[in-house]
Amino acid sequence: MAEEWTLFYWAAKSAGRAEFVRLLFEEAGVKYKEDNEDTLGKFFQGKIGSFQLSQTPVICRYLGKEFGLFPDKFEDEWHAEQFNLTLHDYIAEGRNSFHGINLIASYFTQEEETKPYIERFVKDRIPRYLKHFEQVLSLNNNGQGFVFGNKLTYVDLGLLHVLRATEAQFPDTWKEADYIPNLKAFQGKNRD
Ligand SMILES: N[C@@H](CCC(=O)N[C@@H](CS)C(=O)NCC(=O)O)C(=O)O
Repeated sequence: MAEEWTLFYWAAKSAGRAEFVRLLFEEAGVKYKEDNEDTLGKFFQGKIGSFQLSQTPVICRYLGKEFGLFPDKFEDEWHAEQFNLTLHDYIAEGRNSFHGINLIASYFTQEEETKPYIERFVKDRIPRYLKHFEQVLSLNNNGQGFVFGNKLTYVDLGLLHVLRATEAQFPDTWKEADYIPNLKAFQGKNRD
């Protein structure tokens, strides 16, 4: 029997960073299992046989290439990687704003104190990142297609996840954002 991937993540029910990787497995139709117990001391990891990999953006690039969800052109390959890292910077900043006082303590131990960090993220950082994502998407096929080239790649799935996370976490901000028409259409059309 072919070896199966294992995705290690601290939370089974939360989208979080694991969702980037789940979407790749789902899109490629590749079976995987999740291990949400054995994560002590591991940030995040994917494993097949004795091959293990951590760092979510690296896992995404690796699986994208492995599953053919990868740009065809050399320049697109590197622009996609640039975009991949920006998506993950955005997620990291968002996550850190909910842990403004203590990065590794639960949000619920710092709910009050972390409010200014979240407010700053909403006011300054979300628009800055979303405008950038809109600009990059709009450079290809007038923003009507994929982020790079003419096929779905790992960064389209990454973008989809961060947009869904933004809408879920900050519904009012998402609704009021009238400066990202192409992103909204992109997210809508990929809803299922
Ligand atoms: N750059 C890493 C960041 C991993 C990370 O920060 N994970 C979060 C949970 S999603 C965490 O709590 N890490 C533990 C820590 O920072 O001590 C990645 O993208 O995989």
